[in-house]
Amino acid sequence: MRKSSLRRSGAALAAATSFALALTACGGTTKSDVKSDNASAASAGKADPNAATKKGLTVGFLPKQVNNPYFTTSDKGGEKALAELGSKYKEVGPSSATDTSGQVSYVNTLTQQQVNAIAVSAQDPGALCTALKQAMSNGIKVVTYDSDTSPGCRNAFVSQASAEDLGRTEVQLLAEQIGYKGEIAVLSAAQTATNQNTWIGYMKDELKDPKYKNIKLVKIAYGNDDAQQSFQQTQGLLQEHPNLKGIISPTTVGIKAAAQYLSGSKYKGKVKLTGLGTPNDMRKYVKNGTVDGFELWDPAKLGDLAARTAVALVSGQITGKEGETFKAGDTTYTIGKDGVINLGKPTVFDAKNIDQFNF
Ligand code: RAM
Repeated sequence: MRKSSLRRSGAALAAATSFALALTACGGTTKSDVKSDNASAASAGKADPNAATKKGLTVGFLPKQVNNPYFTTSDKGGEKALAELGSKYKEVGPSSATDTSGQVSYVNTLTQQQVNAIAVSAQDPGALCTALKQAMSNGIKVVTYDSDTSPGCRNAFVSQASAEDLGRTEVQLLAEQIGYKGEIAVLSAAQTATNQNTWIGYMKDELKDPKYKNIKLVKIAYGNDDAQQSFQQTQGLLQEHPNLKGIISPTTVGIKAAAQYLSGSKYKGKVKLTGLGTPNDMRKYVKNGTVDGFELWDPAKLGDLAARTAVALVSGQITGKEGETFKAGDTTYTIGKDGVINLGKPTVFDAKNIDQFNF
């Protein structure tokens, strides 16, 4: 008994030591590496747009949540792109969208495994920063995709679309659906999610326009990207606010659960629902009159661009500085302010076009 527990603690110590060694293997954090979280962490040196694309790299994808079909699709896009580029893909991640300490552990594991790059969708803007900075100081390139960290904690952010456009257009869609009048609510994902919080910020700003003077945002609820919690939060919103006219759910998990609740209730077709959903999840709710229209980008294309950005960073074709350009597939992307790369414009789906999309 004693012997085995001693052996176990010996093994734990050895593991901890080799982990610490791995973390400092490529040089510890120097003062100049430590930038404020607000300034983008573009890599040092100059980009060489003509540098050869490196092969045989390993890029670790770390989504907010592994059992979310949205991330299954996005990360498959990353896997496919990496195979095309002659590099390797791996995916690790928590099963809950509110497990920030789980995400931190996965960053540390990927650092220990000395992957060449990490592509991460952050559950929280700050929680991963220490771990990601440690990864970067070990020479690992860090790309956030879908949900950013503070800019100083990654080299570049691959954004699904302009965050401002997404926030404003969701309000515009709902306002039209409810005739510019009535109480509305937001059903979000995790309370700390960078992407949802940024979009909600733009929604609130959009609502300041006098044309929305008869619309009142009464509540922001959080379903934590969990189907059951999102369903219950929808039910709660309608109980608390019997005059509710519309809900915006900027999460694929939330909008699906809200649609499911509404379609089986007396509110079907009366309380409007829009936000960000996948056509495959939402098709039946559009067809049965629960939902008029909603939007999204192609998640597989987001994963594809995250993978290609990671490889371009490792290859030295870009460093993450504003104004740098690189080719991803057939498209040339330009890095914007704070190291942000925009995938493109989202698509609005409704009864007329939804059958043309399969994701
Ligand atoms: C959920 C996640 C993800 C978000 C989409 C719209 O799957 O919260 O981060 O981008 O919805």
